Amino acid sequence: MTPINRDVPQDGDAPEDPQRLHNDLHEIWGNPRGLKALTIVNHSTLGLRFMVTGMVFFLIGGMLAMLVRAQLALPGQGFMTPDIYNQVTTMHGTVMMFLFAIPVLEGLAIYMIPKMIGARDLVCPRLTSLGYWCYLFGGIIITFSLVLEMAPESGWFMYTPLSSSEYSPGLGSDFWLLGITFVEISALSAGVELVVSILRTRTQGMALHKMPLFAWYILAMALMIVVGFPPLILGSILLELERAVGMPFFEVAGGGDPILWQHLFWLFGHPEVYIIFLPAAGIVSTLIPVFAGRPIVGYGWVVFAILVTGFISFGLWVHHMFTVGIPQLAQAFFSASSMLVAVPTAIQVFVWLATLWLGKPKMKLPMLWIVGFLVIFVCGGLTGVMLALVPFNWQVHDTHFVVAHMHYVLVGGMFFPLIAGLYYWLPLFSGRMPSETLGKWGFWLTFIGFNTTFLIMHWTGLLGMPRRVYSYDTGMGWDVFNLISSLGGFLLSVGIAMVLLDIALHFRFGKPAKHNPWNADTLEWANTMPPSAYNFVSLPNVDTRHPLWDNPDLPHTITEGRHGLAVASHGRREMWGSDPLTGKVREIIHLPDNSWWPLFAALALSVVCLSLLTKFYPLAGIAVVVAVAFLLRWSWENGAHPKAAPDARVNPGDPPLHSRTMDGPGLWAMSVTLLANGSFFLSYLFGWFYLWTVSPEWRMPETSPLSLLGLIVAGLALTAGAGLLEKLVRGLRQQQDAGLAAGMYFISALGFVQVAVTLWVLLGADLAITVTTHDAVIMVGLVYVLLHGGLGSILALLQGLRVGYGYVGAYAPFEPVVVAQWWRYNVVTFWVIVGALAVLPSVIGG
Ligand code: HEM
Ligand SMILES: [Cu+2]
Repeated sequence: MTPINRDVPQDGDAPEDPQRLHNDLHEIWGNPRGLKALTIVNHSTLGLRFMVTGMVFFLIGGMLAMLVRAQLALPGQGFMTPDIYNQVTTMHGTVMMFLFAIPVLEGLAIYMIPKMIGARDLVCPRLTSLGYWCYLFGGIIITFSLVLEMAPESGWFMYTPLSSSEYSPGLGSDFWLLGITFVEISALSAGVELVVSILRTRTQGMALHKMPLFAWYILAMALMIVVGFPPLILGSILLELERAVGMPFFEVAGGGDPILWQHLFWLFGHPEVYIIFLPAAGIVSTLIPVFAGRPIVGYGWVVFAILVTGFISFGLWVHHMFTVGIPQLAQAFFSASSMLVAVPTAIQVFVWLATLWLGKPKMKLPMLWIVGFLVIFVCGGLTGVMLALVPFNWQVHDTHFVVAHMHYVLVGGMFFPLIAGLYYWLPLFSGRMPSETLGKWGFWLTFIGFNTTFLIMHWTGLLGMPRRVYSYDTGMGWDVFNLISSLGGFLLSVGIAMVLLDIALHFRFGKPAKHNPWNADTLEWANTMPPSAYNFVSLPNVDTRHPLWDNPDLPHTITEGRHGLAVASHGRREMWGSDPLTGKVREIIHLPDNSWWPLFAALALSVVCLSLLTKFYPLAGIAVVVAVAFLLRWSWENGAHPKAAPDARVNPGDPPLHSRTMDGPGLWAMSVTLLANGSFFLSYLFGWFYLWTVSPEWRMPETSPLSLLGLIVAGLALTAGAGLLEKLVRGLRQQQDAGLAAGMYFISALGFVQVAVTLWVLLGADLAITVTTHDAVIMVGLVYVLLHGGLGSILALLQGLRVGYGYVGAYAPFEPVVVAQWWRYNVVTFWVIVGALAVLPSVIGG
């Protein structure tokens, strides 16, 4: 008998008619068909869309790789011109990293996480949809450049000055910079909502230390996305400004420094490697215990390793830059930290081996891929430690040795676990089993093909063959090796094609799977196969790490509606919001339903992207306004305010609706967004101080061009507004909302004063933004505070209106708290900007 949770009141231990409950829930959650399918926000549908789209980009990236291997198969080949070759390699790396690896893993997380933690959807469903559309449109824009023969050609990390308008005239780099920034909206959306969902929507009783390991891995990945992507976004904006407007951030003559780009890129780029590896390792840590038939050895150690990996990986970006002339001490530090990161990885490898050793492993198809992963990834890790040694690094830098290392880590560490995971979860997606024979052929061809292609590149690299060079002369001793490597590449393609064929065919011809076919322990297998749109009819109380092993009856009692929230009577999408640590239920969350707004907003944003690309600035301006209008319109109807849920009946003792609380998921989403924003801001400050102290031609004027008085007036207006907002929030906490609307309008007015005065300071400063880097950087900082102040004012204004409409008040206080968080952030960043850009230079002097 399942323990029915007594903490949270039930509407009855079991509904009289479970089938009716199913139908009602389906009515509320089900996906529309036809054109309306574009409005779907459900995480299962969108997760699958992410994965399928990602696999299509994988095929494109794979075809580009085959073109490269065809060109390098023999010496002196001219089948691609150097120009086209550069485009093809750049696009191979770009597509694989940005359009395949990250989105596919995100898609898997988007699909899996709610099912694993016992939730009905992710906490910001419309954000999932926005993320998907930005990914799709951005990806199409980027790959379309290939068709136009205008693809980026300065390598997937876009080093300046190669990528500057002087050395890369055409539109190639612009496609990359604008397209990738657009796609990153999707990564950030997924990052924010995965963090909040994992922390705040686990089912009742699932304390943090009872959470499946996969959720820990995704939590770390999502946090790393949130902190790691903003430096790249900043760098891309700066480089695009340099190319389009001529603001000299990286150009030495004006006072810039190309090395700043490398820092910003690798501040993102190294964590990126772990952003890809962690979820893949999460798949491994999920599958190994299931196939070994025992719990993982050392859950705590794995969690520790995940957190340490996430932390250290932000401290080693410089190991990509050992050859640029970094001070010796810094080299030693980054070399040591690079070797250190092998420790948490080794912990995980030992945990996996120990779990296999102590269990009775069953060599099913998914396990084959896990073993392939272990072999390849450990080799890649070893060459990684070799590369962390500075003298060795100097020797093989920019040779095919690095290409080999990279693919051992990326293909071994990401692609193999991904396929293992796909095979493992296929029955859940489709209710059918894949074919073992075809699958085994696919595995062995891929494994042998992979090693033939890449093992050999270690040799060509040591023999001095440079990477990214379109051709080579005969007689360098590289000929035979390259031929073998290319043949291996084609073997690899056949293997991968077989795997994809197997997966595609199984949807039609696969044998029906029995429920929970691998005898897994985690909650996603308590779903029907394939799962319903709402995942769980009732939300169980889970206080064990292995719910299905400890209670094999759980799938039935869930379906019979014997657990929490087995009601459909409100007619809205409901699930638990719970305590981040203990998993105790804190509120009932009302999720928004399907909507056109995310699609419309993404379309407007792609118009922004395309018009910037074609330098059609008036259109870009209009599109920005339209996009913001769509987003605000979307935010207007969002939220479970009393008018949208007038009949939300809460029985005495039930947890409150989230709109009636002061720290609901909205506040958490805002806080995580601000974490990303803060990372962007810190990257900017890093840039400012870096250029100031290191850049060779940096020129600082005697006195700051900014009016300190003006800035202080603006800052005081902002601070007063934020202070007043705090006071209103304190009132709401005591259920007082007298003067709320008027207060909001006044706060908004103060915000506009800040914007107006800052603008006046900016215009009065007479900055020569295309001449000196100093002025260009100042301009960016002031525009940053202007945009933030402007948005803060608009949000306060809307709050005033919403109070008038009866959406916000003492009975529904959750929105002002979210806006207050934004204002707090603005106050801090504003004064830091004043200090760093205006006060400090006068005190220290240029
Ligand atoms: C599927 C089989 C693959 C093959 C045959 C292949 C082949 C290659 C080759 C030959 C290069 C070197 C180009 C040059 O230096 O001129 C290269 C570069 C690269 N590959 Fe792959 N690749 C494959 C899969 C992947 C995957 C799955 C990823 C990432 C998840 C990836 C990421 C990269 C990156 C980032 C580069 C850029 C290296 C650079 O900038 O020099 N590749 N690939
Ligand atoms: Cu790195």
